[in-house]
Amino acid sequence: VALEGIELRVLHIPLVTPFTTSFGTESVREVIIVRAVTSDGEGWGEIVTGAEPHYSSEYTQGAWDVSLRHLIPALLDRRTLAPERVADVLAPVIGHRMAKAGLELAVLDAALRAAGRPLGEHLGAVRDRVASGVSVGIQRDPGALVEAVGGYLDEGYVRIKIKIKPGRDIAETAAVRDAFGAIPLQVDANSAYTLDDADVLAELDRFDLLLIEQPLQEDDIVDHATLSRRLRTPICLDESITSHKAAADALALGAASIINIKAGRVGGYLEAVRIHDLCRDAGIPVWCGGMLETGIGRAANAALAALPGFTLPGDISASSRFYHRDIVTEPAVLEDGHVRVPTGAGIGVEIDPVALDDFTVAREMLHR
Ligand code: OSB
Ligand code: MG
Repeated sequence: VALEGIELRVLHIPLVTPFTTSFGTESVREVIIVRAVTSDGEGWGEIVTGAEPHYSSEYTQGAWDVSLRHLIPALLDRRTLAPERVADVLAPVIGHRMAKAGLELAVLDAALRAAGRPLGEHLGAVRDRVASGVSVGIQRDPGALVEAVGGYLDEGYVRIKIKIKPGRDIAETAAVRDAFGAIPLQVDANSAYTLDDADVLAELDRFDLLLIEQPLQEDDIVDHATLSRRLRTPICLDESITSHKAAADALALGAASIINIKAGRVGGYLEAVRIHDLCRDAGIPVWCGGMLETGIGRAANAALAALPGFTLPGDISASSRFYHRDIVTEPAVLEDGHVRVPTGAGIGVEIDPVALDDFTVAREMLHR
């Protein structure tokens, strides 16, 4: 595409209910939306950083600064730019993968819209809808958790993931198992434990979980391998998988038997496909994680999750799981436990300009 400019906006979107993980509680989603303006039209992307650097080292103001100061100028320096080249052009900047992913998606969307080609088709999708799981935050007590999970099961979600942290793990998992029997159930610790907690984590084995997600810290690859030999429950990595290389290393060391793929965390949808391919060749199941995406990232995630190696339900819930109002005109809905893969060109959803403006708290545009 011939890039003419890139606009960033910070949005504040209220959540339908506060979302609590081992690293904190959010009641408003702060997110950065990217608009790429080209000679052939626009493209949209989403930078999935949160307001604070608690899930990863990236956060809104850091992504905003590096994008405006380094990444966007590097992109605008090129007269024309193929989406496949974005990662190379941005490679001199170390890290900042979420910022890079959001920028790449906007360029990719612009190119695909101009070509009339859907993102799913471009990435290699083989399904027209994807199984929808839901991520349930830490609640006041196990009773409140059972109530929340019951509501999501009634809506039709086909897999439940509950957030855990030390002291809020065994009793909550037991309560959900007791209340709902053999539902597909998994837990996510968001790095809240250490190897010293191996005995507690081994207690989870009796609940026949699909997996335990990221029990230890981002760089604890060897410790995850050690832990995996102590547990019957499969270990799935999220935070640790920052790239194709990180995934290959984790698999080589036996640190994970399942991988959660998030395009933002790994630097883009194209890198996400490469990790999918690696895992598929290695016989490692993958699933598509989420970062409370708006309709932009949610549409792109559905396209990614439609690839053949995504054999476990992802955190791709309906927009209404998090938001009363989205910034796209046709937000993702739950149909028989599934979310449809958009078929329109690019990410396949249209932006609602009024909603976008209503949620915008900052904006900046750089031109060529
Ligand atoms: O660890 O998967 C995670 C949300 C924000 C940051 C990290 C995580 C999550 C979720 C929610 O679990 C996933 C979703 O978008 O549904
Ligand atoms: Mg996770």
